[in-house]
Order: sequence, then C-alpha cells, then structure tokens
Amino acid sequence: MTKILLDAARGVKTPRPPIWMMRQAGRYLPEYMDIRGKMDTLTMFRTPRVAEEITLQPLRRFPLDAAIIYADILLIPDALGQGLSFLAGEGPVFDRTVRSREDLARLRATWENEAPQVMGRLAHLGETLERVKPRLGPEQTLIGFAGAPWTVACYMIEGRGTQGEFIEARKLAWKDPGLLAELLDLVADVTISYLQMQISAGAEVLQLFESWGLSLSQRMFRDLCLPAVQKVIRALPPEVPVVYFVNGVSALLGEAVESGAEVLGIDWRVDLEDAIARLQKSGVRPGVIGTQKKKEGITSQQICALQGNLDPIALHAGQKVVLEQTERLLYVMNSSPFAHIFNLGHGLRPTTPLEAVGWVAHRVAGQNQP
Ligand code: 1CP
Repeated sequence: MTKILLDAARGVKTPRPPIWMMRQAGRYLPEYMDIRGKMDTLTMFRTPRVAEEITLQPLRRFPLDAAIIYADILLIPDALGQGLSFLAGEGPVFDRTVRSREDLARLRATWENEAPQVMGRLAHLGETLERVKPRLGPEQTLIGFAGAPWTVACYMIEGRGTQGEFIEARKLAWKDPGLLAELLDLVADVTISYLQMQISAGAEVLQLFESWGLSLSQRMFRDLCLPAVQKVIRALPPEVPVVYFVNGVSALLGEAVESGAEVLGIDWRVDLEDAIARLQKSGVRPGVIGTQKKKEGITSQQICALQGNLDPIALHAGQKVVLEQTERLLYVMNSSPFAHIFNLGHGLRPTTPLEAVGWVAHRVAGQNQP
C-alpha cells in the first residue's frame, strides 16, 4: 500500500492530491473540547496517551491522508526554560523574554550545558509519535512539525502572541540584527535535534510553520530568517520531505524556494495558479526526491510539491461555496506540472463548522459522504 501523501511530498504526481488540514486536531472538534474541559493545555501536550487520542480524533471523522502530531511550536522555548503557560482568553504567555545579550547567553548556556535535559523535556512527543504510528492506516502518513526559527523567536522575544504585530521582535531586527541572528541560529540548533527526534520516533514528513513570515520585509527575511531555516532543512536526512509553510509567501516566494524545502506551503492570499506561474517563470522545476536535493545544496531550483491553499474562512460560507472552491483548486492541481497536497491556506479556526471539513475531505478523497 503506498502512502499517497508521502509520494506527493516526494514529487510524485498522484492520481488525486492527498489531503490533510493545518490545525486539524483542535478546538473545532467537540471531542477535543471535552478533553480540554478536563485538563489544562500543557498537560494535554505532555501526556502521550492524551496527545495520541487528540491526534487521531480528526482521522476518525474525516478521510484524511495524514495525521499531524498534537504538539505546539512553543514547546521548544518552554523546554529551554522560558516558562510557558496558556492563560484562558489570552493564549500563550512566557515568564521570561529574550531581548538582550544576557538573555541570549542564558539560553545558550542552557543548550550547551544541558541539551540532554532540554531534549528530555520534549521526550513526550517522541512517545506520542510512537503511539500514533501503529494506529494509522497503511496508506496514512505521520507528520511531525516545528515552528520555523523566526516564528518561534517572535514569541520568545515578545513573551506572548501579538496577533502578528511582534513589534519587539521587529525592533530587535533593526536595533541588533547580530543578536537576532544568533538567537535564530540557536533556535535552529534546538529545532534540528527536536525534528531528528521526531524522525526517529516515526515522523515521515516534517512541516516548518513560518506563521509570522508576513511580519518581516523581504530583505530582512532573506538576511536574517532564511539562513536559520536553511540550516535546519540541510541538517535533516534527504529522504524525509520538509514542507515550509510561509504565511505571507506571496511576497517571499523566491526566498521560500531557496529554503531548500521539498514542499512549499502556500497561504490563502495567493491564487494557486498564480503561484505556479510565478515559480515556472523564475525557472523553478518540478523535482522528485531522490535527486538528493538537500545534499546538492539549496541552490537547486526544484520544488517537489506545493501544499494549500483553501481559505479557512471560506469553510464558513456554506456548502455551495465550499464545494466550488474545492473543485477550483482540484482543477488547478490537476493541470499543474507540480505534485500537490490539498490543504488549507492557514489553520482551521475553532469556529469552523464540522460539516464543511467533511465536504472538502470527502470530495478530495473521492468518497461519498456517509
Ligand atoms: O485548546 C487550546 O486552547 C489550545 C489551542 C492550541 C492547539 C490546538 C494551541 C495553543 N496549540 C495547538 C496545537 C497545535 N499548534 C498544532 C497541532 C494540531 C494540528 O495542527 O492539528 C500545531 C501544528 C500548532 C502550531 C502552532 N502553534 C502555530 C503555527 C500554526 C499557525 O496556526 O500559524 C502557532 C503560531 C502556534 C502558537 C499557538 N499555540 C497555541 C495558540 C493559541 C497559538 C497562537 C498564539 C497566537 O495567537 O499568536
């Protein structure tokens, strides 16, 4: 039995695009909210039995081709000692921020002297992956993930989510780009160990979330953010495809290609056909993994697949709109030279109607709805 999502991520044109949805495990599911009513969020992440259950919940309802492990991009800074909590109504908050040379030196010392302890604090994730893997169907793929260094650093610098503003992080990029570059490099190092651990525990595809790509200029993205992403991707084994999802990719398409990722995640702001045309125009060719792209280095102008990009808000607009938009994307993917993974153009919202997720998943998977 072949894994259709793994095939597509490696650049094979599949009979239909595989489908999963960013944030498919989470708050739009009543069975998730049942668990959440009984324990705090960090405990949910850290308890493999619970994280396994939440990872599998969307697969029981919808014909999805992959499971994404229930974890969070903020577990790395927490493991480095920044003290994460999730406050009701406020989202994630850290006890400490990273804004000075002293703050950075403290973090670096933690990683240099206590890396095994840091990784030990993340070991629950490996256990969750090991529990989930045998529960998947033979055709389903297991996706691991991390935040991309800049996106994780935004939270470390601010100490909280800021709905995309991240003024302190951007100030630091102007005031002390050297300090920011060192912080990103350190986050890259921890992320490499974290993703290697996920591969050892069974992850078959990895996604890097650059949720706050929108909050840097193109030049800063290229100078500061990209080297850390390239470092992560180059350190990973070539047979494990990496999806680099950049929210705001329209302004950063060339940079995203240079990341070296096999798969580009396209956000909902771009017309997929336009992204394809722009890639082709700039000489980017469809590649197939096995061409040893990572080993050859990141100058290779090849992309194995594109992932995306249905607007998650469209899922609130009723069956007619949802199915029309799904058809439109399937048509574009079908006539594209690249392999495609069907996904949303950003994560599912807690307000998403369950039936809309079902309409999309059944249509793409070619199954009738029960
Ligand atoms: O129940 C709750 O209140 C917790 C909500 C929640 C969930 C379900 C958080 C807190 N994290 C997660 C899981 C999660 N986070 C997953 C796995 C589930 C899945 O995708 O199916 C993933 C991949 C993430 C990744 C993540 N966390 C991102 C990148 C994706 C994106 O949406 O851009 C980001 C930015 C975060 C930070 C974070 N964690 C949680 C929240 C509420 C936030 C956003 C904070 C903010 O407003 O900036």
